[in-house]
Amino acid sequence: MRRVTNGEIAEMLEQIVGLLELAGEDTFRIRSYQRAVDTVAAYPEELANLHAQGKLTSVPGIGKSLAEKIGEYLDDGKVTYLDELRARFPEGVVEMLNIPGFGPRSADRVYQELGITSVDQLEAAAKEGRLRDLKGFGPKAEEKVLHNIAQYRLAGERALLSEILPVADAMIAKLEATPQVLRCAMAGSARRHRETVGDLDLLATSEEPAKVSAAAKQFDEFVDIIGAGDTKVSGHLAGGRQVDVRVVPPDSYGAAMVYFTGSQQHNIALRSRALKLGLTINEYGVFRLENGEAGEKVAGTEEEDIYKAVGLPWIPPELREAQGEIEAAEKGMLPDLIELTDIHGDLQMHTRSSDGHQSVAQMADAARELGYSFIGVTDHSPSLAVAHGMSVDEIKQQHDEIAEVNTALESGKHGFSVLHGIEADILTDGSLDVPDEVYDLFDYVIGSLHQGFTSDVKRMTTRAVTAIKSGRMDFMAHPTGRILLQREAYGLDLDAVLEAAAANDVAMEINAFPNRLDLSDVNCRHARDLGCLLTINTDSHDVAHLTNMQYGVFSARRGWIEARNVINTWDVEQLRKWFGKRRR
Ligand code: DGT
Ligand code: CA
Ligand code: CA
Ligand code: ZN
Repeated sequence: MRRVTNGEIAEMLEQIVGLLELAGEDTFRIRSYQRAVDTVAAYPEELANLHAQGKLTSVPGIGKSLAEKIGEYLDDGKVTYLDELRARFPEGVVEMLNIPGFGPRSADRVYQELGITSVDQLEAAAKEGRLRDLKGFGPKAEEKVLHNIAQYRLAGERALLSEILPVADAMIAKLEATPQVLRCAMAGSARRHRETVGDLDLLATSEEPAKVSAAAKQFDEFVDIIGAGDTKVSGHLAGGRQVDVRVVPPDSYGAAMVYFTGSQQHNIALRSRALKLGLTINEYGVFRLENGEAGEKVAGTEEEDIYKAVGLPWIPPELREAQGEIEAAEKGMLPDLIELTDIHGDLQMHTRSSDGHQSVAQMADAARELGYSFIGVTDHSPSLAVAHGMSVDEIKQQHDEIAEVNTALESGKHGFSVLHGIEADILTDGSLDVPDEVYDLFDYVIGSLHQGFTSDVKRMTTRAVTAIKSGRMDFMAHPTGRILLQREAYGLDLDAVLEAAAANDVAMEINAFPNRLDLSDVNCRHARDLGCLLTINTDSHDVAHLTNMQYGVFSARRGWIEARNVINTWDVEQLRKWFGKRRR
């Protein structure tokens, strides 16, 4: 059996919460389920393991009845209670609960008062202005509903790369363990490390493809099979995402990798280049064109051979988007892309002093295990009350805490230092929320737009540019504020912001949190072209988040970024110098 994660259990409980609310059940029961959702989502141990030992009730807040439901879910993949709750409402009403920002109260209201029983009907009603007369709605709310329905549909079509990579790894491991498989790998957008993935493409080579397909069909990751032939198996994962497993002959591995890695536009460009050389490329190899048909095979086994056959060096998958990579490869001008091992430290993270989960020492220990030589601790500034922004006293205490950790580490001697930074709100007038009396305590200041948003692009831009020009800010965190599949970037003239940053030697962040990736790949490349320095940070709120660094590096690579463009590839002395010149 595939192991059910705590995240999936929390999602199941969350569905119960939504349905209980929809049913107008008593708040006491709803709250106890809501608490269970929070507990399970953050629980450090796998509930599946605890269940196997009959110890589910040892989890705080999980009583006998909840343990039974979780147990049923773990054993049978379904929960009778949840099914019964669902059966009390039309399917479409239950589905509406998945629309972001559209809670059970709204669903209940449009169902009871307008008889709306599907997302499509809700969309039509919003478009026709029929929601605005309901209590709690208005013309603005209608617009929001339409926007959120669009977001909901988009989220249905694509998944975050971070949701797909672990599944891909698990399935690759199973292919590797299949006796008839010779080589296997991930292809498609996941291999190109796109920030979201439509479906997952896997590739294997074998002399006995039918046996490999038969084995793949049985993988636990598949909840159903869409189609299975001798050379291809397609099916769905639990979340509805599709996976295509293709099996090709060993001497076609390279050609199939190029073909199925894509992007389609990159493939088209390669093929037209091949034609000019009297060659044709398909997923089996590169062939000489003889009387308009594929003749002698000149390459197929290795990706390098495919590119070589058309007179090019191998092109890293992240660049294969038909954005000038073929021209650059031709001229020997491909960028020397940054790698995870180039990163020497992480410059944005939170501790218990604001909304993080651990202490400075714990973050430092975890970062040392990743092989870093420094971190910067950057809790929230006073005005960000929702995230427990620090008071002046707390800032002073944190300064002492960091000094102690550095002393304990004999900073420098063991090659590890903790810097003291702050994630300061950029206030509405463009000033930074760092109290004067503690300003000198910080090694560096990050500026963030967190609140007081307006739709006035000019005002938002002026606010960011003022902060950049203030000489008090070292880099800007998650510059556009977008949340993948959920929230668009706030209106900001990014060109103006990037130009100001370049002119004032202020860096721009690539926030590596997998649902942010902000700056995006496209914006990274733009920033680089404008001469901006970058910094890739995890914005960790927990030691477990520190490994998200890879996602930021993926985006940077897709943005043609080299190590020399990124300040946290420097050593701590160089960084201190760079921060320091702003402080004199
Ligand atoms: P996705 O799944 O939407 O995130 O994006 P991809 O790039 O993984 O696209 P997908 O899964 O449809 O196909 C995987 C690769 O296979 C794609 O990147 C290029 C190749 N491919 C698929 N269909 C075609 C096609 O009609 N023509 C060409 N030249 N290549 C194709
Ligand atoms: Ca795909
Ligand atoms: Ca596919
Ligand atoms: Zn933040």
